[in-house]
Amino acid sequence: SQTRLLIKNGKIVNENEITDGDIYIEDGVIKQLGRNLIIPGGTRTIDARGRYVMPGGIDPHTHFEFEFMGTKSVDDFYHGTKAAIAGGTTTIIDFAFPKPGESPLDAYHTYRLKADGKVCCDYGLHVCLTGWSDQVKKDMDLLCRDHGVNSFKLFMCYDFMVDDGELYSAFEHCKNLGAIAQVHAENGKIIIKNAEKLIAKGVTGPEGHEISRPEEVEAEAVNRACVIAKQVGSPLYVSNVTSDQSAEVISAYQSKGVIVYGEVEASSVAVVGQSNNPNLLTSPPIRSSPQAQTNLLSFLASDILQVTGSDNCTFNQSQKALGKNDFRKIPNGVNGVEDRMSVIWEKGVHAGIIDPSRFVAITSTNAAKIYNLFPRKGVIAVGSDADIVIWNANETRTISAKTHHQAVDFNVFEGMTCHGVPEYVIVNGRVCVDEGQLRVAEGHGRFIETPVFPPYVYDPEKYITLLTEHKNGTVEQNTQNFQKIHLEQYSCETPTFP
Ligand code: DUC
Ligand code: ZN
Ligand code: ZN
Repeated sequence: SQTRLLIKNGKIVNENEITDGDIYIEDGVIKQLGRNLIIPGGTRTIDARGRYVMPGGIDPHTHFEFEFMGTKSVDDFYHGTKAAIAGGTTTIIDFAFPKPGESPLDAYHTYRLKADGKVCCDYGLHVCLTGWSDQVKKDMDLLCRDHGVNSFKLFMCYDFMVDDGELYSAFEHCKNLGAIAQVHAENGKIIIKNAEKLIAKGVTGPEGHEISRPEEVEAEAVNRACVIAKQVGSPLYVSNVTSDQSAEVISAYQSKGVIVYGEVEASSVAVVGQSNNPNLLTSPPIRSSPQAQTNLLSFLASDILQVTGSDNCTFNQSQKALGKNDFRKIPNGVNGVEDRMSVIWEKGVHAGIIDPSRFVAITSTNAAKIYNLFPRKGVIAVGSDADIVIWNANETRTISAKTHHQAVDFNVFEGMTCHGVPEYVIVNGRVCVDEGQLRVAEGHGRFIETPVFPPYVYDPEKYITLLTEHKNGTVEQNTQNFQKIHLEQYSCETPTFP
Protein backbone atom coordinates (compact mmCIF):
# COMPACT_ATOMS: atom_id res chain seq x y z
CA SER A 1 0.00 0.00 0.00
CA GLN A 2 1.05 3.57 -0.69
CA THR A 3 0.31 6.57 1.39
CA ARG A 4 2.18 9.07 -0.81
CA LEU A 5 2.32 9.02 -4.55
CA LEU A 6 3.38 11.38 -7.32
CA ILE A 7 2.11 10.87 -10.88
CA LYS A 8 4.32 12.85 -13.21
CA ASN A 9 4.11 14.08 -16.79
CA GLY A 10 0.75 12.65 -17.72
CA LYS A 11 -2.03 14.16 -19.81
CA ILE A 12 -4.68 14.78 -17.17
CA VAL A 13 -8.09 14.30 -18.70
CA ASN A 14 -11.18 15.77 -17.09
CA GLU A 15 -14.58 16.06 -18.74
CA ASN A 16 -13.96 19.72 -19.52
CA GLU A 17 -10.25 19.87 -20.39
CA ILE A 18 -6.97 18.09 -20.89
CA THR A 19 -3.93 19.49 -19.06
CA ASP A 20 -0.29 18.44 -18.75
CA GLY A 21 0.74 18.20 -15.15
CA ASP A 22 1.60 16.24 -12.05
CA ILE A 23 -0.64 14.87 -9.31
CA TYR A 24 0.38 14.46 -5.69
CA ILE A 25 -1.62 12.02 -3.58
CA GLU A 26 -1.55 11.54 0.18
CA ASP A 27 -3.80 9.38 2.36
CA GLY A 28 -6.07 8.46 -0.51
CA VAL A 29 -6.84 12.01 -1.57
CA ILE A 30 -5.48 14.28 -4.32
CA LYS A 31 -3.54 16.96 -2.45
CA GLN A 32 -1.79 18.91 -5.19
CA LEU A 33 -2.03 19.36 -8.94
CA GLY A 34 0.30 21.23 -11.25
CA ARG A 35 3.97 21.47 -12.10
CA ASN A 36 7.12 21.61 -9.99
CA LEU A 37 5.20 20.50 -6.93
CA ILE A 38 7.05 20.49 -3.64
CA ILE A 39 6.55 17.08 -2.12
CA PRO A 40 7.97 15.10 0.81
CA GLY A 41 11.02 12.87 0.30
CA GLY A 42 10.44 9.14 -0.08
CA THR A 43 7.31 9.61 -2.20
CA ARG A 44 6.88 6.99 -4.90
CA THR A 45 6.86 8.49 -8.39
CA ILE A 46 5.05 7.02 -11.40
CA ASP A 47 6.07 8.41 -14.76
CA ALA A 48 2.94 8.81 -16.90
CA ARG A 49 4.63 10.41 -19.92
CA GLY A 50 2.64 9.71 -23.07
CA ARG A 51 -0.28 8.34 -21.06
CA TYR A 52 -3.73 9.68 -20.31
CA VAL A 53 -4.41 10.11 -16.60
CA MET A 54 -8.15 9.93 -16.01
CA PRO A 55 -10.64 9.68 -13.17
CA GLY A 56 -11.24 6.01 -12.42
CA GLY A 57 -14.35 4.63 -14.07
CA ILE A 58 -17.67 4.60 -12.25
CA ASP A 59 -19.91 1.72 -13.25
CA PRO A 60 -23.38 2.65 -12.01
CA HIS A 61 -25.02 -0.61 -13.05
CA THR A 62 -23.85 -3.96 -11.66
CA HIS A 63 -25.66 -6.96 -10.16
CA PHE A 64 -23.20 -8.88 -8.02
CA GLU A 65 -24.47 -11.97 -6.20
CA PHE A 66 -27.96 -11.30 -7.52
CA GLU A 67 -30.65 -13.94 -6.92
CA PHE A 68 -32.55 -13.75 -10.16
CA MET A 69 -34.56 -16.09 -12.39
CA GLY A 70 -34.14 -19.03 -10.03
CA THR A 71 -30.36 -18.77 -9.80
CA LYS A 72 -27.62 -16.44 -8.57
CA SER A 73 -25.16 -14.34 -10.56
CA VAL A 74 -21.66 -15.72 -10.12
CA ASP A 75 -19.61 -12.57 -9.75
CA ASP A 76 -19.82 -11.62 -6.10
CA PHE A 77 -18.68 -8.33 -4.60
CA TYR A 78 -15.09 -9.58 -4.38
CA HIS A 79 -14.69 -10.93 -7.92
CA GLY A 80 -16.81 -8.16 -9.36
CA THR A 81 -14.86 -5.29 -7.82
CA LYS A 82 -11.53 -7.01 -8.45
CA ALA A 83 -12.45 -7.28 -12.12
CA ALA A 84 -13.67 -3.68 -12.13
CA ILE A 85 -10.28 -2.48 -10.90
CA ALA A 86 -8.40 -4.64 -13.40
CA GLY A 87 -10.24 -2.75 -16.14
CA GLY A 88 -9.85 0.77 -14.75
CA THR A 89 -13.14 1.12 -12.87
CA THR A 90 -12.74 2.29 -9.28
CA THR A 91 -16.34 2.70 -8.08
CA ILE A 92 -19.42 0.58 -8.74
CA ILE A 93 -23.05 1.13 -7.83
CA ASP A 94 -25.00 -2.09 -7.39
CA PHE A 95 -28.72 -2.70 -6.87
CA ALA A 96 -30.21 -3.84 -3.57
CA PHE A 97 -33.03 -6.04 -4.78
CA PRO A 98 -35.77 -7.19 -2.37
CA LYS A 99 -36.42 -10.92 -2.39
CA PRO A 100 -40.11 -11.90 -2.34
CA GLY A 101 -41.50 -10.64 0.96
CA GLU A 102 -38.42 -8.56 1.75
CA SER A 103 -38.82 -4.81 2.23
CA PRO A 104 -36.60 -2.30 0.39
CA LEU A 105 -34.90 -1.38 3.67
CA ASP A 106 -34.20 -5.03 4.50
CA ALA A 107 -32.87 -5.57 0.98
CA TYR A 108 -30.48 -2.68 1.51
CA HIS A 109 -29.17 -4.31 4.69
CA THR A 110 -28.90 -7.70 2.96
CA TYR A 111 -26.73 -6.13 0.26
CA ARG A 112 -24.57 -4.24 2.76
CA LEU A 113 -23.85 -7.62 4.38
CA LYS A 114 -23.01 -9.18 1.02
CA ALA A 115 -20.68 -6.36 0.02
CA ASP A 116 -19.00 -4.91 3.11
CA GLY A 117 -15.76 -6.70 3.81
CA LYS A 118 -15.62 -8.09 0.27
CA VAL A 119 -15.38 -5.05 -1.98
CA CYS A 120 -11.97 -4.05 -3.30
CA CYS A 121 -13.15 -0.58 -4.36
CA ASP A 122 -15.76 1.88 -3.13
CA TYR A 123 -19.37 1.09 -3.88
CA GLY A 124 -22.83 2.59 -3.57
CA LEU A 125 -26.32 1.08 -3.72
CA HIS A 126 -29.46 1.85 -5.64
CA VAL A 127 -32.57 0.23 -4.19
CA CYS A 128 -35.10 -1.58 -6.38
CA LEU A 129 -38.80 -1.08 -5.75
CA THR A 130 -40.62 -4.22 -6.80
CA GLY A 131 -44.03 -2.89 -5.80
CA TRP A 132 -45.68 0.14 -4.24
CA SER A 133 -47.20 0.60 -0.78
CA ASP A 134 -47.10 2.93 2.20
CA GLN A 135 -44.37 0.71 3.63
CA VAL A 136 -42.25 1.13 0.50
CA LYS A 137 -42.72 4.87 0.71
CA LYS A 138 -41.61 4.92 4.36
CA ASP A 139 -38.59 2.78 3.53
CA MET A 140 -37.62 5.27 0.82
CA ASP A 141 -37.69 8.05 3.43
CA LEU A 142 -35.43 6.09 5.77
CA LEU A 143 -33.09 4.98 2.99
CA CYS A 144 -32.62 8.58 1.87
CA ARG A 145 -32.42 10.03 5.35
CA ASP A 146 -30.18 7.55 7.14
CA HIS A 147 -28.67 5.10 4.67
CA GLY A 148 -26.99 7.08 1.91
CA VAL A 149 -29.35 6.01 -0.88
CA ASN A 150 -30.53 8.56 -3.46
CA SER A 151 -31.81 6.43 -6.31
CA PHE A 152 -34.59 3.91 -6.77
CA LYS A 153 -35.18 1.55 -9.66
CA LEU A 154 -38.49 0.38 -11.04
CA PHE A 155 -39.10 -2.30 -13.62
CA MET A 156 -41.65 -2.10 -16.43
CA CYS A 157 -41.22 -5.81 -17.23
CA TYR A 158 -40.42 -9.06 -15.34
CA ASP A 159 -42.81 -10.54 -12.78
CA PHE A 160 -41.98 -7.72 -10.37
CA MET A 161 -43.04 -5.00 -12.81
CA VAL A 162 -45.03 -2.04 -11.57
CA ASP A 163 -47.95 -0.36 -13.33
CA ASP A 164 -48.24 3.25 -14.51
CA GLY A 165 -49.96 4.43 -11.32
CA GLU A 166 -47.17 2.92 -9.25
CA LEU A 167 -44.56 4.54 -11.46
CA TYR A 168 -46.35 7.84 -11.01
CA SER A 169 -46.36 7.53 -7.21
CA ALA A 170 -42.75 6.39 -7.04
CA PHE A 171 -41.51 9.16 -9.36
CA GLU A 172 -43.43 11.70 -7.30
CA HIS A 173 -41.94 10.46 -4.07
CA CYS A 174 -38.44 10.46 -5.57
CA LYS A 175 -38.98 14.04 -6.63
CA ASN A 176 -40.10 15.08 -3.16
CA LEU A 177 -37.11 13.37 -1.57
CA GLY A 178 -34.55 14.75 -4.04
CA ALA A 179 -33.81 11.20 -5.21
CA ILE A 180 -33.64 9.99 -8.79
CA ALA A 181 -36.00 7.44 -10.29
CA GLN A 182 -34.56 4.84 -12.64
CA VAL A 183 -36.50 2.59 -14.96
CA HIS A 184 -35.87 -0.63 -16.77
CA ALA A 185 -38.06 0.28 -19.72
CA GLU A 186 -39.62 -2.56 -21.71
CA ASN A 187 -43.34 -3.26 -22.00
CA GLY A 188 -43.64 -6.42 -19.89
CA LYS A 189 -47.23 -7.25 -20.86
CA ILE A 190 -46.47 -7.25 -24.59
CA ILE A 191 -43.34 -9.35 -24.03
CA ILE A 192 -45.35 -12.01 -22.17
CA LYS A 193 -47.88 -12.26 -25.02
CA ASN A 194 -45.21 -12.33 -27.72
CA ALA A 195 -43.25 -15.01 -25.91
CA GLU A 196 -46.34 -17.19 -25.34
CA LYS A 197 -47.10 -17.10 -29.07
CA LEU A 198 -43.53 -17.97 -30.01
CA ILE A 199 -43.39 -20.90 -27.59
CA ALA A 200 -46.74 -22.16 -28.92
CA LYS A 201 -45.26 -22.09 -32.44
CA GLY A 202 -42.28 -24.12 -31.26
CA VAL A 203 -39.80 -21.26 -31.14
CA THR A 204 -38.20 -22.23 -27.83
CA GLY A 205 -34.54 -21.36 -28.49
CA PRO A 206 -32.71 -18.15 -27.54
CA GLU A 207 -33.67 -16.52 -30.86
CA GLY A 208 -37.16 -16.07 -29.38
CA HIS A 209 -35.78 -13.57 -26.86
CA GLU A 210 -35.05 -10.68 -29.21
CA ILE A 211 -38.10 -11.46 -31.38
CA SER A 212 -40.34 -11.13 -28.32
CA ARG A 213 -38.69 -7.86 -27.26
CA PRO A 214 -38.37 -5.70 -30.39
CA GLU A 215 -37.10 -2.12 -30.28
CA GLU A 216 -40.56 -0.54 -30.31
CA VAL A 217 -41.53 -2.53 -27.23
CA GLU A 218 -38.58 -0.89 -25.48
CA ALA A 219 -39.26 2.56 -26.98
CA GLU A 220 -42.94 2.44 -25.96
CA ALA A 221 -41.93 1.92 -22.32
CA VAL A 222 -39.28 4.65 -22.53
CA ASN A 223 -41.93 6.99 -23.89
CA ARG A 224 -44.41 6.07 -21.15
CA ALA A 225 -41.81 6.61 -18.43
CA CYS A 226 -40.96 10.01 -19.95
CA VAL A 227 -44.62 11.01 -20.08
CA ILE A 228 -45.06 10.08 -16.42
CA ALA A 229 -41.87 11.94 -15.42
CA LYS A 230 -43.11 15.00 -17.29
CA GLN A 231 -46.56 14.82 -15.70
CA VAL A 232 -45.04 14.43 -12.25
CA GLY A 233 -42.24 16.91 -12.92
CA SER A 234 -39.48 14.54 -11.80
CA PRO A 235 -36.10 13.76 -13.28
CA LEU A 236 -35.71 10.30 -14.80
CA TYR A 237 -32.88 7.90 -15.55
CA VAL A 238 -33.41 5.27 -18.23
CA SER A 239 -31.09 2.27 -17.91
CA ASN A 240 -30.04 0.04 -20.78
CA VAL A 241 -30.94 2.16 -23.80
CA THR A 242 -30.32 -0.24 -26.67
CA SER A 243 -31.92 1.36 -29.71
CA ASP A 244 -32.25 4.51 -31.83
CA GLN A 245 -35.96 4.59 -31.21
CA SER A 246 -35.50 4.83 -27.45
CA ALA A 247 -32.74 7.43 -27.76
CA GLU A 248 -34.96 9.53 -30.02
CA VAL A 249 -37.79 9.42 -27.48
CA ILE A 250 -35.34 10.56 -24.78
CA SER A 251 -34.10 13.35 -27.01
CA ALA A 252 -37.67 14.51 -27.68
CA TYR A 253 -38.43 14.77 -23.96
CA GLN A 254 -35.15 16.56 -23.29
CA SER A 255 -36.34 19.12 -25.84
CA LYS A 256 -39.50 19.56 -23.80
CA GLY A 257 -37.40 20.43 -20.75
CA VAL A 258 -37.70 17.09 -18.96
CA ILE A 259 -34.51 16.03 -17.21
CA VAL A 260 -34.02 12.54 -18.55
CA TYR A 261 -30.72 10.73 -18.61
CA GLY A 262 -29.96 7.68 -20.73
CA GLU A 263 -27.50 4.90 -19.97
CA VAL A 264 -25.89 2.57 -22.51
CA GLU A 265 -24.34 -0.78 -21.66
CA ALA A 266 -20.86 -1.71 -22.86
CA SER A 267 -22.24 -4.89 -24.44
CA SER A 268 -24.69 -2.86 -26.54
CA VAL A 269 -21.92 -0.94 -28.29
CA ALA A 270 -19.38 -3.74 -28.67
CA VAL A 271 -21.30 -6.92 -29.37
CA VAL A 272 -23.54 -7.62 -32.32
CA GLY A 273 -26.34 -9.75 -30.94
CA GLN A 274 -26.30 -13.33 -32.18
CA SER A 275 -29.78 -14.34 -31.28
CA ASN A 276 -29.02 -18.07 -31.22
CA ASN A 277 -26.43 -17.71 -28.45
CA PRO A 278 -27.89 -17.95 -24.91
CA ASN A 279 -24.66 -16.53 -23.48
CA LEU A 280 -25.36 -13.13 -25.06
CA LEU A 281 -28.90 -13.03 -23.76
CA THR A 282 -29.66 -9.96 -21.67
CA SER A 283 -32.55 -7.54 -21.36
CA PRO A 284 -33.26 -5.42 -23.23
CA PRO A 285 -31.58 -7.59 -25.90
CA ILE A 286 -28.26 -6.69 -27.49
CA ARG A 287 -29.59 -5.69 -30.88
CA SER A 288 -28.57 -7.79 -33.85
CA SER A 289 -28.22 -4.85 -36.23
CA PRO A 290 -24.59 -3.60 -36.28
CA GLN A 291 -25.85 -0.07 -37.00
CA ALA A 292 -27.37 0.05 -33.50
CA GLN A 293 -23.89 -0.05 -31.95
CA THR A 294 -22.53 2.97 -33.83
CA ASN A 295 -25.73 4.94 -33.40
CA LEU A 296 -25.67 4.49 -29.62
CA LEU A 297 -22.11 5.84 -29.59
CA SER A 298 -23.22 8.88 -31.59
CA PHE A 299 -26.03 9.53 -29.10
CA LEU A 300 -23.44 9.32 -26.31
CA ALA A 301 -21.18 11.71 -28.22
CA SER A 302 -23.96 14.29 -28.70
CA ASP A 303 -25.14 14.22 -25.05
CA ILE A 304 -28.54 12.75 -25.83
CA LEU A 305 -27.29 9.81 -23.75
CA GLN A 306 -24.97 10.55 -20.83
CA VAL A 307 -23.78 7.43 -19.08
CA THR A 308 -22.27 4.03 -19.79
CA GLY A 309 -22.68 1.05 -17.48
CA SER A 310 -22.16 -2.65 -17.75
CA ASP A 311 -25.32 -4.23 -16.27
CA ASN A 312 -22.80 -6.87 -15.23
CA CYS A 313 -25.03 -9.80 -14.21
CA THR A 314 -23.12 -12.95 -14.97
CA PHE A 315 -24.28 -16.53 -15.21
CA ASN A 316 -22.12 -19.49 -16.16
CA GLN A 317 -22.93 -21.58 -19.21
CA SER A 318 -24.45 -24.25 -16.96
CA GLN A 319 -26.88 -21.64 -15.62
CA LYS A 320 -27.69 -20.34 -19.10
CA ALA A 321 -28.61 -23.95 -19.91
CA LEU A 322 -31.55 -23.72 -17.46
CA GLY A 323 -33.44 -22.28 -20.41
CA LYS A 324 -32.44 -24.77 -23.07
CA ASN A 325 -36.06 -25.77 -23.68
CA ASP A 326 -37.60 -22.33 -23.12
CA PHE A 327 -35.84 -19.05 -23.80
CA ARG A 328 -37.94 -17.38 -21.08
CA LYS A 329 -35.96 -19.37 -18.50
CA ILE A 330 -32.47 -18.39 -19.67
CA PRO A 331 -31.08 -16.20 -16.89
CA ASN A 332 -30.71 -12.68 -18.32
CA GLY A 333 -27.37 -10.95 -18.11
CA VAL A 334 -23.86 -10.47 -19.44
CA ASN A 335 -20.43 -9.42 -18.19
CA GLY A 336 -18.88 -5.98 -18.70
CA VAL A 337 -17.63 -4.58 -15.40
CA GLU A 338 -14.02 -5.42 -16.32
CA ASP A 339 -14.09 -4.53 -20.01
CA ARG A 340 -16.41 -1.51 -20.20
CA MET A 341 -13.62 1.08 -20.22
CA SER A 342 -11.64 -0.74 -22.92
CA VAL A 343 -14.54 -1.45 -25.24
CA ILE A 344 -15.93 2.10 -24.97
CA TRP A 345 -12.45 3.44 -25.68
CA GLU A 346 -12.02 1.14 -28.68
CA LYS A 347 -15.47 1.66 -30.24
CA GLY A 348 -15.77 5.29 -29.17
CA VAL A 349 -12.39 7.02 -28.89
CA HIS A 350 -10.23 4.84 -31.12
CA ALA A 351 -12.98 4.84 -33.75
CA GLY A 352 -13.05 8.66 -33.67
CA ILE A 353 -16.65 9.08 -32.44
CA ILE A 354 -15.86 10.25 -28.90
CA ASP A 355 -12.96 12.40 -27.66
CA PRO A 356 -11.03 11.58 -24.46
CA SER A 357 -12.84 14.24 -22.39
CA ARG A 358 -16.22 12.93 -23.46
CA PHE A 359 -14.96 9.44 -22.63
CA VAL A 360 -14.31 10.62 -19.07
CA ALA A 361 -17.78 12.21 -18.93
CA ILE A 362 -19.61 9.05 -20.02
CA THR A 363 -17.51 6.55 -18.06
CA SER A 364 -17.15 8.52 -14.83
CA THR A 365 -18.10 12.18 -14.37
CA ASN A 366 -21.75 12.07 -15.40
CA ALA A 367 -22.50 9.11 -13.16
CA ALA A 368 -20.74 10.94 -10.30
CA LYS A 369 -22.91 13.99 -10.88
CA ILE A 370 -26.21 12.18 -11.34
CA TYR A 371 -25.67 10.12 -8.19
CA ASN A 372 -24.28 13.07 -6.23
CA LEU A 373 -20.75 11.74 -5.77
CA PHE A 374 -19.19 14.70 -7.55
CA PRO A 375 -16.61 16.21 -6.99
CA ARG A 376 -15.47 13.54 -4.55
CA LYS A 377 -15.50 11.12 -7.50
CA GLY A 378 -15.50 11.61 -11.27
CA VAL A 379 -12.83 14.30 -11.50
CA ILE A 380 -9.13 14.79 -10.98
CA ALA A 381 -9.12 17.79 -8.67
CA VAL A 382 -7.58 18.81 -5.36
CA GLY A 383 -9.64 17.25 -2.59
CA SER A 384 -11.08 14.45 -4.72
CA ASP A 385 -10.57 10.79 -3.87
CA ALA A 386 -7.42 9.40 -5.48
CA ASP A 387 -9.27 7.07 -7.88
CA ILE A 388 -7.20 7.29 -11.02
CA VAL A 389 -6.44 5.24 -14.11
CA ILE A 390 -3.24 5.68 -16.12
CA TRP A 391 -4.22 4.70 -19.61
CA ASN A 392 -1.90 3.67 -22.41
CA ALA A 393 -3.82 4.28 -25.62
CA ASN A 394 -1.02 2.92 -27.80
CA GLU A 395 -1.07 -0.56 -26.34
CA THR A 396 -3.71 -3.16 -27.08
CA ARG A 397 -5.09 -6.13 -25.22
CA THR A 398 -7.30 -8.95 -26.41
CA ILE A 399 -10.24 -9.81 -24.21
CA SER A 400 -10.70 -13.43 -23.20
CA ALA A 401 -12.35 -15.46 -20.47
CA LYS A 402 -8.98 -17.22 -20.16
CA THR A 403 -7.39 -14.06 -18.78
CA HIS A 404 -10.26 -12.06 -17.28
CA HIS A 405 -10.65 -11.67 -13.53
CA GLN A 406 -14.35 -12.36 -13.32
CA ALA A 407 -15.82 -15.52 -11.86
CA VAL A 408 -17.97 -16.21 -14.93
CA ASP A 409 -16.81 -18.89 -17.39
CA PHE A 410 -17.19 -16.98 -20.67
CA ASN A 411 -16.85 -13.41 -21.91
CA VAL A 412 -19.23 -11.75 -24.37
CA PHE A 413 -16.30 -9.73 -25.80
CA GLU A 414 -14.16 -12.85 -26.37
CA GLY A 415 -11.44 -12.21 -28.94
CA MET A 416 -11.98 -8.46 -29.20
CA THR A 417 -8.73 -6.48 -29.38
CA CYS A 418 -8.93 -3.08 -27.72
CA HIS A 419 -6.61 -0.12 -27.70
CA GLY A 420 -6.31 1.35 -24.26
CA VAL A 421 -4.68 -0.59 -21.47
CA PRO A 422 -4.90 0.43 -17.82
CA GLU A 423 -1.21 0.33 -16.79
CA TYR A 424 -1.85 1.69 -13.32
CA VAL A 425 -5.11 1.83 -11.43
CA ILE A 426 -5.10 3.77 -8.19
CA VAL A 427 -7.95 3.09 -5.81
CA ASN A 428 -8.22 5.48 -2.87
CA GLY A 429 -4.49 6.13 -3.20
CA ARG A 430 -3.47 2.44 -3.37
CA VAL A 431 -1.78 1.23 -6.53
CA CYS A 432 -3.99 -1.77 -7.33
CA VAL A 433 -2.85 -2.23 -10.92
CA ASP A 434 0.89 -1.67 -10.96
CA GLU A 435 2.63 -1.80 -14.35
CA GLY A 436 -0.24 -3.99 -15.45
CA GLN A 437 -0.04 -6.31 -12.41
CA LEU A 438 -3.25 -6.64 -10.39
CA ARG A 439 -2.94 -6.45 -6.60
CA VAL A 440 -6.26 -5.79 -4.95
CA ALA A 441 -7.13 -5.79 -1.26
CA GLU A 442 -10.36 -7.55 -0.35
CA GLY A 443 -12.50 -5.43 1.95
CA HIS A 444 -10.60 -2.21 1.33
CA GLY A 445 -13.51 -0.61 -0.52
CA ARG A 446 -16.02 1.43 1.43
CA PHE A 447 -19.74 1.95 1.18
CA ILE A 448 -20.17 5.44 -0.23
CA GLU A 449 -23.22 7.37 0.80
CA THR A 450 -25.00 9.05 -2.07
CA PRO A 451 -26.82 12.00 -0.52
CA VAL A 452 -30.12 13.26 -1.92
CA PHE A 453 -30.27 16.48 -3.87
CA PRO A 454 -32.41 19.39 -2.78
CA PRO A 455 -35.92 18.45 -3.95
CA TYR A 456 -36.12 19.06 -7.63
CA VAL A 457 -38.72 21.46 -8.90
CA TYR A 458 -39.76 21.36 -12.52
CA ASP A 459 -39.85 24.98 -13.48
CA PRO A 460 -41.22 25.61 -16.95
CA GLU A 461 -40.33 29.32 -16.57
CA LYS A 462 -36.69 28.41 -16.29
CA TYR A 463 -36.99 26.30 -19.37
CA ILE A 464 -38.70 29.02 -21.36
CA THR A 465 -35.82 31.40 -20.64
CA LEU A 466 -33.62 28.99 -22.53
CA LEU A 467 -35.39 29.90 -25.74
CA THR A 468 -33.08 32.47 -27.31
CA GLU A 469 -34.72 35.13 -29.44
CA HIS A 470 -32.50 36.32 -32.28
CA LYS A 471 -32.59 39.82 -33.79
CA ASN A 472 -34.12 38.50 -36.99
CA GLY A 473 -37.07 37.24 -34.98
CA THR A 474 -36.20 33.54 -35.02
CA VAL A 475 -36.28 31.68 -31.74
CA GLU A 476 -33.60 29.14 -31.01
CA GLN A 477 -34.55 26.33 -28.71
CA ASN A 478 -31.53 25.05 -26.84
CA THR A 479 -32.54 21.51 -26.14
CA GLN A 480 -29.65 20.46 -23.94
CA ASN A 481 -29.22 23.50 -21.72
CA PHE A 482 -31.79 22.60 -19.13
CA GLN A 483 -30.11 19.31 -18.46
CA LYS A 484 -26.68 20.94 -18.47
CA ILE A 485 -27.79 23.37 -15.79
CA HIS A 486 -28.91 20.45 -13.69
CA LEU A 487 -25.53 18.76 -13.99
CA GLU A 488 -23.54 21.97 -13.60
CA GLN A 489 -25.14 22.94 -10.32
CA TYR A 490 -22.77 20.47 -8.81
CA SER A 491 -19.61 21.42 -10.64
CA CYS A 492 -16.52 21.85 -8.54
CA GLU A 493 -13.77 24.34 -9.15
CA THR A 494 -11.70 23.51 -12.16
CA PRO A 495 -8.22 22.50 -11.11
CA THR A 496 -5.81 25.41 -11.38
CA PHE A 497 -2.29 25.01 -12.59
CA PRO A 498 0.35 27.39 -11.31
N1 DUC B 1 -31.38 -7.26 -17.18
C1 DUC B 1 -30.55 -8.29 -17.22
O1 DUC B 1 -30.24 -8.74 -18.29
N2 DUC B 1 -30.09 -8.81 -16.08
C2 DUC B 1 -30.36 -8.27 -14.83
C3 DUC B 1 -31.51 -7.37 -14.76
C4 DUC B 1 -31.86 -6.78 -16.05
O2 DUC B 1 -32.65 -5.87 -16.10
ZN1 ZN C 1 -30.70 0.67 8.89
ZN1 ZN D 1 -29.58 -4.38 -14.55
